[in-house]
Amino acid sequence: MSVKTNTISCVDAVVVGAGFAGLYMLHTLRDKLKMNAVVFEAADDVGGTWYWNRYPGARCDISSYHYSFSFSEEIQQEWSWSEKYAAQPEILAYLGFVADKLDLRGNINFETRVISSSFDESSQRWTIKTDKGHTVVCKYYISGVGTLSTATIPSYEGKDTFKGEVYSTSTWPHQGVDFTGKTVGIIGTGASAIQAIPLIAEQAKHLTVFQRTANYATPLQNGPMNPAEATAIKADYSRFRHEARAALAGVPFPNMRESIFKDSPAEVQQHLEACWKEGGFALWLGSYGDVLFDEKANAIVAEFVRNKIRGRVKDPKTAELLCPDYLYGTKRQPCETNYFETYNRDNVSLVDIKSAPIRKITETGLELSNDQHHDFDCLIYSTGFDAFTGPLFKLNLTGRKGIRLQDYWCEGPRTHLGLMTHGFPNFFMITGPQSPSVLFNMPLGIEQHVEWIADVIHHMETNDLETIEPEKAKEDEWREVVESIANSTLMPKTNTWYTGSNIPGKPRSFMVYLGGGAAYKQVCDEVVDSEYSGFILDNAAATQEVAVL
Ligand code: N01
Repeated sequence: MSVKTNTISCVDAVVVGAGFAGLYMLHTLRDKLKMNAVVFEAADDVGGTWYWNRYPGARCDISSYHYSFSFSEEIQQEWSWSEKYAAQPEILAYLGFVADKLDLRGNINFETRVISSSFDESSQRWTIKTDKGHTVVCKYYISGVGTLSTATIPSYEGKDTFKGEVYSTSTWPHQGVDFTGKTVGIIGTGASAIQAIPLIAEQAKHLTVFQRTANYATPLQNGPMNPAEATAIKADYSRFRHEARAALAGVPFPNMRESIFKDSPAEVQQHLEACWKEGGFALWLGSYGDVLFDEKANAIVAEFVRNKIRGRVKDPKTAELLCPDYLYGTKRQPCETNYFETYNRDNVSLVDIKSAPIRKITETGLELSNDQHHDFDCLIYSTGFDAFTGPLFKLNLTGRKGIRLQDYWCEGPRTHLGLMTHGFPNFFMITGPQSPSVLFNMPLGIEQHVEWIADVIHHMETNDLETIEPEKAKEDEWREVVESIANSTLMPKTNTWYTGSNIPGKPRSFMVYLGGGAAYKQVCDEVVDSEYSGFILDNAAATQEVAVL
């Protein structure tokens, strides 16, 4: 159902977001649990991250067939991917196809942003308000807002004075941008910019890239989907998915070797070369088991990538500037197509803003701390996201005793399993902080979360329960689990959005469970089998009718 504005509606469940997470959650609530559910979505269509991130070159970097839903055999069989790694328009079309196939659009309120979410202890219900004047009261409240949906743009002095065109990779215009004949500046060299830069360079009169940190980008090795391979996957989807779920990051890398030190130097080079040719995340997650654990192993792969960069970029000074010096793979490894060759073009220049940071944005471009001026017609920000917590805080959640989520999480996220937080009963986070989320196959991780939430709701309804929330002590235990696994790796040694350190003032904590999807699922399943050990389940009837806050 869709709900009316300026009146109070009561439903079983409200879901926020109509990306992978929101779509499957809605289908599960409505069609499997037979519940009354509504979705609020800020965009005018489904797609989530794939609706907004339309910059040139945007595509997935695990293979298309892995990057898709597994819950419906019909959908799996009907949809075919045209490329090994699908581009944004094709993924968006896929999510539109899923929404149509399951007839989901009628339950989604588009162009509607949630502005507040409050739990009322006396009625034990959530009240959700939107910018369109909806007030909806519900028992279950589920976030499908994603982890990377709140973009951040640095607050440079003079930011609003620039007179040219301003773009952000995370909210790219639907009609595209024609840079022909224009000079362009882009700030940021993360995964988004690394996909966009080669294509913008092909069009622009001149492109200036402002780089603070060079990245270990490796080739995606994209190409048309091999029809025989697609047929084989479709013929044996259950094995394909089973192997994916069993793999640490939700994508199998069968050629992974245990330790770089068990091979001779020549064998190491040969194996790294094979991973390089395989493409995608093969070098990062599928080369040697000790690369993300042992600094000496890591240094070998880091130097391998730097040598590749030196071999591809003609100007030695530019090549050195493009060579990263942090621990390989401790930032999310970007995948690229012709990224490094782009710097061999006459119309592209690279500017180091680590040694001379941006001092201010001006009417015509920007000024660096060394007094250098750079002028351009168009300025693109590709400066990342307030990951994990940013999108949740935008829901303005208030739990028991009027506590705001921002305040409860003032020292970093507190969750059990990354799914729920104490004091915010019946509120669920799909791919929340401290779950495997961004370091697991996203569609499969989302399915596991949605199905776990559905199990909880089914348990609640069949046992006449009113609320569920984790015990506070369990959150401390879970944080310890997440942090100790992370600390056994090299990952927390680098400042990244995994730790929140890309946002000034954000408390630092490792926000991804790195134990792998299978181990994580086992922990979640044990909770269900134990009838929700570690959670407080309450069957106390409401002391009062719904009071709209
Ligand atoms: O963002 P980022 P992104 N002054 O945070 C720079 C996913 N993704 O949008 O590294 C100057 O990686 C910052 O510099 P530094 C993927 O998970 C997936 O590119 O902080 N520069 C960096 O260069 C990815 O990891 C796909 O020194 C500033 C850049 O901006 C995640 O999204 C494709 C700055 C931000 O890079 C985020 O990627 C694309 C400042 N004040 C993205 N602030 C797929 O293929 C920031 N920067 C599925």
